Amino acid sequence: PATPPAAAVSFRTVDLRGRGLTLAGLRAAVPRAQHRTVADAEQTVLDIIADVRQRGFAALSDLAQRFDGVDQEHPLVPAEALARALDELDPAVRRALEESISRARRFADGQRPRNIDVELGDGALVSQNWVPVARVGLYVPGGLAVYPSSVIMNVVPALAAGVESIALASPPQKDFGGLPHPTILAAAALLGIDEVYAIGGAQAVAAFAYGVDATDAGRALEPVDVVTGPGNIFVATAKRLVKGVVGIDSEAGTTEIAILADSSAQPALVAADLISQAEHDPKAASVLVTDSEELAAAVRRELDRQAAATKHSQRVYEALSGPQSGVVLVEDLEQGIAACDAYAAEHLEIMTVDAAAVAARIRNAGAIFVGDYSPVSLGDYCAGSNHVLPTSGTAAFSSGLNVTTFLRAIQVINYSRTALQEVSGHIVSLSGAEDLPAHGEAVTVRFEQAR
Ligand code: HSO
Ligand code: ZN
Repeated sequence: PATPPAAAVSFRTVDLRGRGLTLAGLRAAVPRAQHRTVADAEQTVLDIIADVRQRGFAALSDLAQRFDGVDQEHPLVPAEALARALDELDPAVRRALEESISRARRFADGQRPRNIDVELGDGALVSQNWVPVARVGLYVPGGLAVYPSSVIMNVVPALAAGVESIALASPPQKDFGGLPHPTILAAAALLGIDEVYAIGGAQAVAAFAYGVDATDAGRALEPVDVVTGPGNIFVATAKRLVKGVVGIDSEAGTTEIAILADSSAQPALVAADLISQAEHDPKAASVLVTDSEELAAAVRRELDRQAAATKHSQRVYEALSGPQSGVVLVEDLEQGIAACDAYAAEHLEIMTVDAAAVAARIRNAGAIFVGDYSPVSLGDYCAGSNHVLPTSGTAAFSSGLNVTTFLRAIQVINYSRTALQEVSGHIVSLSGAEDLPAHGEAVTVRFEQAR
């Protein structure tokens, strides 16, 4: 482990007390990471997408050489490699993945929305049917971040939605014979996914979006309808560029935790949870919102103590000391809730008196963790909930990954002759008002003909 710096964590304070802030003021005041710019990556990614579209597997092979340092004829991972990875998986990790899958499955099954039929008049039937997309491509990052848990979080809701074809891509690893990380392969195998590619970054997103034709090197990679999964700036840029050709999940940014706590909270737990997400990345955001100066002081002492002792303390120090992290001091619970809504955290923990009632009043959050025994780590691995959640304030308008990410609501209209006749006058009126008379004629023609 890296030697921690002698200095204490410099966890900044934002004091909102007595400032009577508007929503715009609150949004500007809460700690926030600098938005990464996609402009720098855009040209590189456009070139990669064009190359993959033009040269297919030959381009993928060149890119694997260039970015991952591996020689590759065809990126499809052989079935034996998947089976071997599962065989060699640590039994305790296997049991943990199985429990995680089982809980995620039960929750995802419960999320499936019901189809509806509404009769709007005699013989005037309108229905809404939820229909899964045919095929999805899931990207799993490699390198520093090896998250078999993310394989579960992406695959399980797609399976629960009824998606018939699921492909997975993860960067080829030099240390593992040019295949993705074995734990990723094992998680895929455990979920019954047999179409796994050793393709990294933007090229994986391009291959999923446009497909790759079969060549002498091997079988085709068929295009998908939806691409999901986190990734670095190149992956995020690629997803943004192919959006519209395919659907994408939200652009998942660096992880965030906010904790709304009052004087009843336990400082050691608050600090441990702030540190748990800071461990992901030096740019991770850990924010404490409280009306208690005593709690804030006690949490600072705990952060110093615990950050020095943890394995990735260098990363944790950096994340906690960055401008994206700190304590937000509020007047009372009301202002605390307003600050949390303005921040719209990816993960929001509530550690207050009557935490469930406070949680019910929160409007903006990717996921809410209620009370002392629901830490974010639980949600990361084993709660049953999903850990792919909206970041950087996007929780104000978007949701975490769930079954509906992979479904479309198709509306079905089925009117009888009399039901149409009943509204035909209205259609003619509106078509006249919009100067689109052929719209009205398409209705009246049905009643002019002899029957
Ligand atoms: N907290 C991360 C997910 C994760 N944590 C994966 C551990 N492994 C973003 O929600
Ligand atoms: Zn995490």
